[in-house]
Amino acid sequence: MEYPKVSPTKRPLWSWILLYVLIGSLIYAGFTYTSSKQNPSTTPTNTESSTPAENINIVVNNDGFDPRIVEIKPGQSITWSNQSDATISIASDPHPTHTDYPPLNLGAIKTGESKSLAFPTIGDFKYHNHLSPSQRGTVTVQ
Ligand SMILES: [Cu+2]
Repeated sequence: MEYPKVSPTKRPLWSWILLYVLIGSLIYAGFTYTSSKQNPSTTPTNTESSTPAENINIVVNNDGFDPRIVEIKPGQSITWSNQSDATISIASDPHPTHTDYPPLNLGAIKTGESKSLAFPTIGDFKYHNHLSPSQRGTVTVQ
């Protein structure tokens, strides 16, 4: 009985090495692929869902509301800070009846003071400074 052509030690040696290298590189490629695929997809979704600020600030200066138009999501609230020289009075449109959205009738805010209001429902809410009705603003909840 003779099996001389294929030596049992030499042939498996290089083929095993080749096999190990192939398997090793496949596993390595698989790890880097899955880890690079998972990391970017998990991080942005987490930050995106937690980024919306709960409170938006509107500054009232001598020229009016800044910003004049704001867009928020339902449940967010707005704080008006009076940094003008005079007392202001925030009121819902239309002037002077203020009937469109009565919760917006916040009343007087003295210089240096502020008032906040939460907007739970979707819609366009227009308001003005009742003591200087040319100063107008809009809150869009969407
Ligand atoms: Cu008014």
